[in-house]
Parts: sequence; C-alpha cells; structure tokens
Amino acid sequence: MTSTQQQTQGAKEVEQYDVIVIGAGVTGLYALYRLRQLGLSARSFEEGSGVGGTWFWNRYPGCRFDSESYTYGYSFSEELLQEWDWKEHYSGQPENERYLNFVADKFDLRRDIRLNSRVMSAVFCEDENLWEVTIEDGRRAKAQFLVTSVGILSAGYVPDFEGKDSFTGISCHTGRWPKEGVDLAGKRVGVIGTGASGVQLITEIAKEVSHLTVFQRTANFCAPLRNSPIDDETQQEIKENYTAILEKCMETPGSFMHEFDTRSAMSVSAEERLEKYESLWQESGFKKWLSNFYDVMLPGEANEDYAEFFRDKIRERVNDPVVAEMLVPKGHMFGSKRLPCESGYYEVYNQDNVLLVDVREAPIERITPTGLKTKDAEYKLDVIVFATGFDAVTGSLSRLDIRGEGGQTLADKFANGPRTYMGVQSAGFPNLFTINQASVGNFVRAAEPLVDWITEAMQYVKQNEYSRISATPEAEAEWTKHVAEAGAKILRSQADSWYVGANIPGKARGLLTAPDTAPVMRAKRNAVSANGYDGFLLQ
Ligand code: NA7
Repeated sequence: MTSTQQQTQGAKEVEQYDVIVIGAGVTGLYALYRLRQLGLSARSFEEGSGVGGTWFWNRYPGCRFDSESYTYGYSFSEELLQEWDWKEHYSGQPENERYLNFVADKFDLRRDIRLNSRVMSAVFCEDENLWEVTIEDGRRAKAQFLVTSVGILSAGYVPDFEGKDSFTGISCHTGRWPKEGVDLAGKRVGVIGTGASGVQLITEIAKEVSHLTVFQRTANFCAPLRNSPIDDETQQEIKENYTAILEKCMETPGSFMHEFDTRSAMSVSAEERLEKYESLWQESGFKKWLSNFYDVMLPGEANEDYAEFFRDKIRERVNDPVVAEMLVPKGHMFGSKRLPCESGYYEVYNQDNVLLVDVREAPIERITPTGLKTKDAEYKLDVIVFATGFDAVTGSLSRLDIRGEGGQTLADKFANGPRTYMGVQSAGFPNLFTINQASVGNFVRAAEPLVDWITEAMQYVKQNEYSRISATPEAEAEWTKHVAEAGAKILRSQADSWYVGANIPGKARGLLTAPDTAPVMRAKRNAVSANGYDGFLLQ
C-alpha cells in the first residue's frame, strides 16, 4: 500500500489514505485508476459483493444499455478500446458487468477496493482536516479527500404501500435484483411501474410467466431500441473509428453520438416532417430523440407534433383499442422524461396472459398477503416486482450519514434541494467531492472528465500544500440560483419525474443535475481550475 499509513487507535486500526472513494461502479473504478496515476493513495469501499455499481445491482431480466455500447465504455485507454469487443450495439447487463470486471482486472484495481463494505457514515474531523468513514462492520478509515461515487440512480425507491410486509410471495425492486435470480417461470407476476426499468423487464418476463399484471400510473413514450449483434466487420470499423466516435460524443449536448437537425420541424412541410419521423423511427436507439429537428426538444408545436406521431405508432401496435389508449402518453411532453427504449414492449399487451391496470384511475390501496388490492379489484400474485424507480441523485448521498463542518449533515443541507457549486462540492463540506451531482447525459462520457477534474483538483491541493478545498457559500449560492433559473426552462424539468425529484413524495422539486449541456459544464469547470479554483477556498 503506497503512502498508506496505518494508525493504531486502541485495539482498532484506522487505515489512512489520501482519498476514500465510496463505490466501485463506473465512476469509482475510474477514480481509483486516476488517483493511482497521480500518485495518490486511495481505497474504495463498495457495498456490493462485486464491482460494477449500477451494472452489478440492476440484474433484472432485460436490463441493458440505451446508449450505443461503444459510446458507453471508458475512453481513457486505447488498449482497452481495442481489446474489448462489444457483442451487441446495446449491450445487456451481464456483458456490462463483465466489462467492468475486465477493467478492474486489467488495471489491477481490485487491490484498492474493499467489497461487502457499506459505508455507514462519513464525518469531517475539522482539527485534522480528514474525513473519517465508518464501515458497516465497524472498521474505520481516514482520508484527506472523500469522493462519493455512489451513482445517480442507486438509492432504490419502493412506495410505502400499506401491508407491504404482509406479502407472503416473493417481492423485489429492479435495482436490487437477487444475484441468484428469481424463478418467474409459470408464476403470476405483478409489476408496479412502467419507466425504463419496468419496460425492459416486462418485455422480457412476459415470455415466461404464467400471468402478468402491469400496474401503470403514467404511460410513457417508448421507442424501439432495434438492438442487434455487432458483426466482425462493424467491430473493426468501430475500433478504427473510436477517435471520431468519442470526439463526436464530446461535442453534443448530452454526450451521445447523435446530433440534432438544425432545422425547425415547423419550417418544413408536413410531408417532409413525416418522412423524417418515419426514417428516424427505423433507426436504432436514441436517434429518434436526439437526431430529430432541434425544436422537437423544446416545449411547443414541434414537440406536440412529434408526440402525436409517437402516439399513433403505439396505437398501431396494440390490438385492443382500449388498452392502446391506456398506453398512449397524454399528460407530459415528449422528451420531458427519459425515453425508455424497448424491444417488443407494446406487443406484450396483445398476449392473452397480460393485463394492464391503470392505477391512476384505480390507485393501489394495499399489498395483501396474497397479492395486491386497488380501489377496484384484488389481484392474486406469486411475485411482485417494484419497478418504482430511485430517489435519484441526492438520495444515495442523503442515505449516507455525511457530516461536515459544525456537524451539519448533507441530508439536512439538501432538505430543500441540493445546494452545490457546479455539482462537485457543497459549502461546509471541505474536501468532499459529490461527483454524482454534476453528471450530465451519457454517463461514462460525463464521468471521465468529471473524475479528471476532481482528481486534478486534489493533486493541486496536495502539490500546493493546502489542507482544504471548499466551495465558498457565495459560489454555491450563485450556482444554486443558476440551476433553479436555467433548470426551470428546460424540457426535462417539465414532467413529474426523477429528474426533478417529483417521483419521491415530499422531496423538494428542482432539477437535480446541471442545467447546462455537457460541453458547457466541462468549459465552466475548466475555467474555474484555470483560474486558481475560482469559487473555492484553498486553505
Ligand atoms: P422511473 O423512470 O422513475 O419509473 C418508475 C415507475 O414507477 C414509473 O412508472 C412510476 O410512475 C412508477 N411508480 C412510482 N411510484 C408509484 C406508485 N406509488 N404507484 C404506482 N406506480 C408508481 O424509474 P426506472 O427505474 O424505470 O428508470 C430510472 C432510470 O434508469 C431511467 O430514467 C433510465 O435513465 C435508467 P409515474 O411515472 O411516477 O406515474
């Protein structure tokens, strides 16, 4: 363990590092790699029994990327890019988990990771300028810097349904799917929730269950994924073109490889518009969303025009017109929620053994020992799947007991919404990098530059022999105001979704991530560091 000292405190050893990283998912793994490169000692404490974060926990049937696989992988190593063969254009969870394990092995990261180690608390010791974390098993460790690589969609949310614990069958949340799997063959299964996770899961399990009841509160706009295997020729092409693919991702607002059409939908004829919509419809993945006329992603006429095209596509695929109408989204704008990508989702509702229940019309009243009761009926179930989403972005932080200066908890500080400076730090929590707060768009594309920035900030503090870097209250106030003002105007703030915390009862409403595009965020961070960490106090 380079530059790691161990202190003996009574009978218990308190390990000491330059940096403690909470989590060994996409961000945590890369943080370890970078910190080692910069000569800083680091240890990651990971709750799971394996690495991979999101791709470790979300092992529900049907779970897969909705970004092109080759835009989601790490870009930091040309050798890795050339060595790893993505097998499908939109890779599934088992392969994604294998990839992250491959990365952990290839770069020998495991020696700095302690698995099965849930962090219970992190306390800033003001006199020492060190963070002390306590692990579930009682072990403690200290470090100058703390990085919360805890993901933005990792704190699972199960609504507080009456009688939840009385159910005698099997129940689980999509984000904590058991490693050994759940035997669904021949079972009566109920799924609550039709977001991206529910849509993927429902499509897959409808193939094997004896009966499926889907409890839907809000119908979503779902787009055909059109996944396919990557053949040898395409594989070679991808590898030869990685530089261009990744450069393109870095130019676009959400770091995907798709670019908006610079024309307004309403500036072309209705025929031309339809032709474009139809050709996009045949394309795979997010193109239908992100290669469209630019104003489809702005509230207004173009958005509604495209939404109607989508609604008609749904109506065409569902045989029963009453069921079709239940599946047609009506109460929110296209693109105001993340677009679930599907592979035969709507056709599931043409199966005789699948029932769609509208729980906005007839709300869920309680879970019973044998199933679920809505206002209108009782359903007998062997398995209940909660595809009910996550307490996004701040949830995973608030569930950790993080205490900064004066004993203030981060949960208290964020009670009325997150207060940060560019998402990376919160005033009063020196040397804590809340990295997940700053993420925008295609996750790995956003995570790599973020990790680069925070690790370089730590190196700067070390090299200049400071003991603390902390966001100033002024910089934080200004950023929080910017998030509120700019955030209120963008499309993804308009619907009741996890983007704005509206999926969690009682959670303050407000955009949880940055309102700026990925290139703007990178430029803002780079300007701050180039300016001697403007907005941060270095002590
Ligand atoms: P989401 O997108 O938050 O979806 C959660 C679903 O659960 C959604 O359909 C909710 O309906 C439903 N839900 C939540 N609470 C209830 C209650 N109380 N009753 C009925 N239905 C409920 O989470 P996902 O896991 O699917 O996807 C998260 C992200 O992962 C996704 O955006 C991708 O980026 C990957 P609602 O719409 O709130 O009416």
